[in-house]
Amino acid sequence: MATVKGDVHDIGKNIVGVVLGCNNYKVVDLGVMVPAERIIDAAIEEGADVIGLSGLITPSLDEMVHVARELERRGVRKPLLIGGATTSRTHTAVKIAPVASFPVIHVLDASKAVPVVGSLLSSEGRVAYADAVRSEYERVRSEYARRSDARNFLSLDQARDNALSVDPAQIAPAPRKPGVHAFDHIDLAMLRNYIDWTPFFLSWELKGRYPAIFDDPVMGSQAKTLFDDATRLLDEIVSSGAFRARAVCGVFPARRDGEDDIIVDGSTTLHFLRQQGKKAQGLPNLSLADFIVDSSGLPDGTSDHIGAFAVCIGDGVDELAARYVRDNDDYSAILVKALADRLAEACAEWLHERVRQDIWGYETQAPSAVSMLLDEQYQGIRPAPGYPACPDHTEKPTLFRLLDAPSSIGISLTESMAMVPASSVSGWYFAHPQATYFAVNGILADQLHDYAARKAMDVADMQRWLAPNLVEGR
Ligand code: B12
Repeated sequence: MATVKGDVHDIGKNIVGVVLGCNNYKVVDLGVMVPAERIIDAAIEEGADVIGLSGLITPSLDEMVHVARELERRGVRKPLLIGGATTSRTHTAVKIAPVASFPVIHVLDASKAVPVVGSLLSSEGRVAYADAVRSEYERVRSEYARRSDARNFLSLDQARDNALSVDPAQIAPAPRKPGVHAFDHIDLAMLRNYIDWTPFFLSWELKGRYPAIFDDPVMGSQAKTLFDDATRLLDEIVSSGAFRARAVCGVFPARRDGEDDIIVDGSTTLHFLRQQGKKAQGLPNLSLADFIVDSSGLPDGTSDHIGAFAVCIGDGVDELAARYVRDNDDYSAILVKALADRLAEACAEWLHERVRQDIWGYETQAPSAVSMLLDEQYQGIRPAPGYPACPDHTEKPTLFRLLDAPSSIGISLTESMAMVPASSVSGWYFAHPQATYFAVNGILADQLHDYAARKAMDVADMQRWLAPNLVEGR
């Protein structure tokens, strides 16, 4: 098993490894950022019966297709399991399975891994199982082709005609503290108050909201044990200062340029994508650029603004996790990484509040209770490149340049635009009261070409980065 080249996350893969190990399978874990060649060499050397790939962000999907092709080319025709937050049955069926003559199977979560591997290796049932998956994926492909019908979409021009016009009178004021602000060794004891625990339980397939999950008749006691273990470990991390939390942010003058671009500080252009799916009467086809007004709508001398941020929990996470692995305590090693992720999200929540209250300073009421913050009950949004409203990961280098993130807080990008350290979040701040989260979803070839031209990127290259959003063949 391996997390593919360019991707850094391994919590899901590690959980699967532990679960398979507990079921008497020998798991050879190659770690993260593993190139296809190494995965295939190891599979041959170890005589693997099954190969597993994991990935968190969309660029990894393409890398998985590459691994499948390479397995085929080198004649290593063993069943291939596909897993990780960014993967799906549809992508596996539509993009990966067709390049392989061996079974390729999407595995939704750790609990499914054992029965799937069991079926693939059973001497009586394996042929029937592979055939059943093959015909199921055939159905998924037809369903996908039906959904991708261009009749469900507007042309880019039509979508732009249905853009949202926000009220220029309601733009946020200029920031109280302009410029870039970096924070180091952020107090972990303070940050833990901003942790949203609900996704933490989800990582362990315990689906329920915190703290009500403790009263659940089926999961309650397991959730409580997990929570007690996590808080004990977090106490240690906080008191020993084992993790280093860093953040950087800035609020810059910004104006809308054309339909879907934003010019920041007069010189940096940000590019956004627009929804092209047909909408119900009265609903706009959104682009994040809609939330910034162009200067023509504003009195002379004033401008709209956009914020940018990056946070990371680094220095100490991998070291502490490795210490637990050496002690054969995989459970605690996974907990360490899951806590680092929770703290990264908590840090993003804390920073956003600080920006609204102080640095930008447009929020005039006192800070809300943390539970209200986690329910996003405040004005403004913080979409992150890769999230559904701005699915293009290649905007991250621009974001990082604006913040000088590599030198100010030590975050770097892999060739797939994953951030290192792994527990990192970066994104934009939009403050307009009409700014909301949305999903761009499918885009047509007209937008692909327009977007590639705006970014001065090769269309084929852009096509690869936007592959998960492209409406097939159009
Ligand atoms: C928590 C979270 C984070 C955490 C860390 C995630 C992590 N440790 O994996 C933090 C806050 C750091 C984070 C950051 C980012 N995230 Co995030 N994040 C999530 C979230 C909410 C949950 C992911 C998670 O931890 N799930 C729990 C773990 C245990 O599940 P898992 O990894 O999927 O693994 C399970 C299965 O997939 C399977 N499995 C996994 N691997 C394998 C392998 C094999 C062989 C098998 C059989 C099975 C298997 O079994 C596992 C156990 O059940 C998802 C949304 C979602 N609901 O999935 C977005 C999501 C993964 N994030 C996303 C994005 C974009 C990002 C950022 C790029 C955003 C940004 N600009 O800051 C960064 C990237 C970080 C980086 N280093 O580059 C996108 C990725 C898709 C995309 N468009 O690229 C998602 C899907 C959100 C979305 N809808 O867009 N994120």
